Amino acid sequence: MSQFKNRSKSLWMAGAFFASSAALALAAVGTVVEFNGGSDQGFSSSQTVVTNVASGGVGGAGDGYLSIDSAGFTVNLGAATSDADLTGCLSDVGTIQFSLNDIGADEALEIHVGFGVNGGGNFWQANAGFAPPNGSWQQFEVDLTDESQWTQTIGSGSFADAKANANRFLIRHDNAPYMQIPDALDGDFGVDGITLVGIERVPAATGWSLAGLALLCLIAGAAILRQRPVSAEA
Ligand SMILES: [Ca+2]
Ligand SMILES: [Ca+2]
Ligand SMILES: [Ca+2]
Repeated sequence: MSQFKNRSKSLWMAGAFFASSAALALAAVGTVVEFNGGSDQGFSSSQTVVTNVASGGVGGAGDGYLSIDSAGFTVNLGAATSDADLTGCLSDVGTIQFSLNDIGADEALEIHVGFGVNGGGNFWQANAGFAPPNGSWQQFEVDLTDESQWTQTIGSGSFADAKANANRFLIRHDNAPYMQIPDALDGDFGVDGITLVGIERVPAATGWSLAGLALLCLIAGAAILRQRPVSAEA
């Protein structure tokens, strides 16, 4: 009897450890990336000048935003980050909201977001492309629950795998068709208020819901490790 109790206790502890460890991998749902305090939130690119601008964001004077600028060259106009606020297991993310501003000169922008596994070869770009107003902010959003609204630009893994193991978040200009290398453009745009919004059907942080989502992350994670590494173009 005592052996059964000890075994049951061990299994329970193992399960609790598994659930809590896996839950740490869940993305920071609800966090709003505001680009305040000088932070560029890890965004960078080899082709554009990516800077934090201290004022003129969605909140106006004193509110920071991220500027992505081709600096007069026709290049891949975008930037990417591996920051923990925007990556990790995105299985509990329903939509990604963000605000855009066609700062500086007015260009024919078509801004897309992307996410996935950099180094695992499974990257996706939203089919929806947005044309922000020149000199003012507008909020847009993309739906992570509908695979049909996304195009796989790198690799061959599943959409669910990419969501469960995202280590790269990308925002860039591109025109259809969508593939790894985007259409180049000379221009600049601002980004602010990037928010990962949770799936509505998931109750707020109950132990079982987190454990279930974390299990999805881990199952998909085991598969993604077998894929070959490639780089996402920004
Ligand atoms: Ca801001
Ligand atoms: Ca294209
Ligand atoms: Ca511009």
